[in-house]
Amino acid sequence: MQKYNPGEIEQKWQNYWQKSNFFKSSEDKNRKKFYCLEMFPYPSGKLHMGHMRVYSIGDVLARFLTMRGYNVLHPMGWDAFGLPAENAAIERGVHPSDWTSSNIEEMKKQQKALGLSYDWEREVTTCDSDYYRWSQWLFLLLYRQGLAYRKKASVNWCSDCQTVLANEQVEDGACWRCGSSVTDRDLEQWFLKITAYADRLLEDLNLLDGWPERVKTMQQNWIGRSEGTEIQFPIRGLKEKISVFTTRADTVFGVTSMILAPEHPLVEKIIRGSSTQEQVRNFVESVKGLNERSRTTTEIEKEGVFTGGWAINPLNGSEIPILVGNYVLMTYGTGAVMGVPAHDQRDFLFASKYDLPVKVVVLPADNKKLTAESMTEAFEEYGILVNSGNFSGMSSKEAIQKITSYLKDTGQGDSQITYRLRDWLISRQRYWGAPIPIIYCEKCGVLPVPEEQLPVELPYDVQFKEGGGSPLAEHKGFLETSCPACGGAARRETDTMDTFICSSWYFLRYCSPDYQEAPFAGKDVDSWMPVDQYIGGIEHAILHLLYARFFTKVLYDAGLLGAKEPFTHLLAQGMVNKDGVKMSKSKGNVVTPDEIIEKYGADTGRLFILFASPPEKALDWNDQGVEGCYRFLKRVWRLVHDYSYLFEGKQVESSSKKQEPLEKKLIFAVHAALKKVTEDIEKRFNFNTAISAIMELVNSLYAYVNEKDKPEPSLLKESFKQLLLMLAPFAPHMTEELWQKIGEKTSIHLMPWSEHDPSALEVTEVEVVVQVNGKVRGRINVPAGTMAKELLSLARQEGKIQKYLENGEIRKIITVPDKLLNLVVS
Ligand code: ANZ
Ligand code: ZN
Repeated sequence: MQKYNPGEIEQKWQNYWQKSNFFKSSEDKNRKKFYCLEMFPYPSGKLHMGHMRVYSIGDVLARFLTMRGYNVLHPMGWDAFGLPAENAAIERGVHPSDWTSSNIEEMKKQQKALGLSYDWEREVTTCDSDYYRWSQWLFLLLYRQGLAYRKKASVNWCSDCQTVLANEQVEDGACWRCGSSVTDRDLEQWFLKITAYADRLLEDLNLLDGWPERVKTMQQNWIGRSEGTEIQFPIRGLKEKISVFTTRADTVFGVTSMILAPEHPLVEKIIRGSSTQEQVRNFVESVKGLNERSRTTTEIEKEGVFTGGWAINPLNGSEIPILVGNYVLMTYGTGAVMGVPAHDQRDFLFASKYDLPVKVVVLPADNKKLTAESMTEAFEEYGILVNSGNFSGMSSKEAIQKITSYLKDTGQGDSQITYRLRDWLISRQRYWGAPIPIIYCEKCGVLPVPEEQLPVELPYDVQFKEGGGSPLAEHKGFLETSCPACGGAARRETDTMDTFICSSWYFLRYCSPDYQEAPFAGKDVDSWMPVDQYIGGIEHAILHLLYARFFTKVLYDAGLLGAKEPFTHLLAQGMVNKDGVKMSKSKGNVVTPDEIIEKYGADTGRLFILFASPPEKALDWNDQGVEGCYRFLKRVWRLVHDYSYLFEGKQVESSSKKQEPLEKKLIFAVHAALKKVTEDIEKRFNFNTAISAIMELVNSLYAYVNEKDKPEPSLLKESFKQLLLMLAPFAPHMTEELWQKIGEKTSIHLMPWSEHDPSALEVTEVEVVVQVNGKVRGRINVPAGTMAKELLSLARQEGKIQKYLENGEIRKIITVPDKLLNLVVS
């Protein structure tokens, strides 16, 4: 027998698939389309087990659905811009472009070695000018729609490195490179107006039945829609008013301070001429230096300072001190809050520190006594209003409504909706990204690069600087250009786009990878979109998915795309652990796809990864488990090789003669497996239990050939076929090889999946007579086709028969299937 040699077989079939362009996909009106997509990787160097896991999941699905008759689109590409390439350039002197291409080459080789069924003709690479040209085109589309704008914004600034840092480069408020503390600094930056889509991004989550609830909740929280009231508080001696956003208008009679964000534009006006000026300015400066994120953490001590100004409560006319506080953010609501110490814990802590009065205006519904003096923390729940003028006695809910209408009627406020979502800051002071296609002219101002001048190409010959900062700003050939309006000397924008822009539309480019007129052709996206199944890591559950949804909606509104949502089903695959902790270099517990392929072959690796755990759960890597899968594949190999001589070279026809019990039993096993495997994959993505069912079928096949003197060739061949077909998506190389071995000519990957036959699963019961030493000792009811071993164990459980077997040894077992069990005992 030929030994199972995965290295050889896998290479052979991979070459064949490659040469014949086997997985090329094209439009086909006769079959339903299925767009199966795994998140494209960042080309960091080598594939890790996390990659191998997503790709294995996607590949099994793509292959399975192809067999189920779908016209499957299954592409792959590279999210190729980003910081690590630039760091490699600074640290090792390799050009980001060269570093990236060589990584792509390596990782693609690994993907091919896994036998993944990608249509490589559709490959996209975001750092190719042929791709980023269209990222720039899309930026210009957003710009024309008024969805891209420029404004001063605070960025993370490291003063030692003299550079802007991305959020990911700020670790605990310090620069990842030099460790010095990061401050906020104002720079002109480009933004995309994603907030204009906040409501639709929220509402359309309802269309996404195929998404995990937890991912939808994460998106919902990120958008953070909050319904409340905006209230205007007049300021003593000034004509301006302080506008606050509150979700608790019912507490307005309990306001004992107004607290402004340090950056609030009214601060300067209020302190003008007051003796507190100096103190307030110092405070403002000290808070401004802090990172916004650290200001919102709960641990930070709430601090503030009195401005010397007073506001007037529009409901009862009482005068309240205006303070500046570090816990109020300029970027949320209106940048000002009404302080209600009795009913807001942050205000309570703030008030305790600065001796501001606490005024109870909401009592618990069970009317427990609640006094300012006895309070140790704020009472934040809804209740019944007290000390609130005409509104006393109302429930919080009613009061919120009534107070809001009163404010509206008197022109002092209105209901208001606020979002946590901010506009998307896309400017990066970096080289390795798509240049923002904007030109600045001293005479004409800010101008978009004319479409026909795209792409704005990244120059190759740049100098990377140790301290960071974009080398584009120093590259004359890039920087200097002419104004598209007046033709005079002008300057290019030197910032590049956030790489998340490139990954917000790549799934559209796969539909028309070579199209030269636009990012994609309408007819192609309309025939392939939306993505039917998207698979990727939970770490992208917020930003990437939100941005991709945003782009999709913008393109839908522009009439360029018929889909409102990009991904109908989403699967967030679990982590790959070893010994209970995440596989990582720092833990020293990494197993690489390369070593697994080398030792066992890709088929075993794929099978193990899908067998070890359901795709959404964490997977614990386990060497015995891999060995087990390897043994299983060898067992299948041996079975087919040992028994295919029965039908090799012969024309076998399925026998029409009455099926014997052993055959019936095998047919049952085949169809039971078929049913289970189909349902497990299709309905539940339970690849692990599907594989168990295939393993059971292999046991049944072994049982059949062992018990049957002369196995039925046609049945055996048919069973082998079904076994191989079911295993084909998981172990595509070995099954292709064995498919040929059993005499099939067409590739197994072109074969349709079989439907199970329900009638084969009907179990009929038969009565088997049990004789001991020739005498009838009892009868047992068993499923038809029950074999000798099982018959015996069932007979042993039967009280009447038991006693005849207790003291003797069974010498011989004679059976007439489905009729008689005769035991010779002595
Ligand atoms: C008065 C009040 C009384 C509040 C009370 C709460 C309880 P969500 O639900 O997250 O939207 N707030 C408003 N703008 C803020 C800002 N820029 N920085 C910090 N805090 C701000 O939260 C809304 C509540 O957060 C608002 O309602 C306001 O405090 C605070 F018993 O107003 B509340
Ligand atoms: Zn000009």
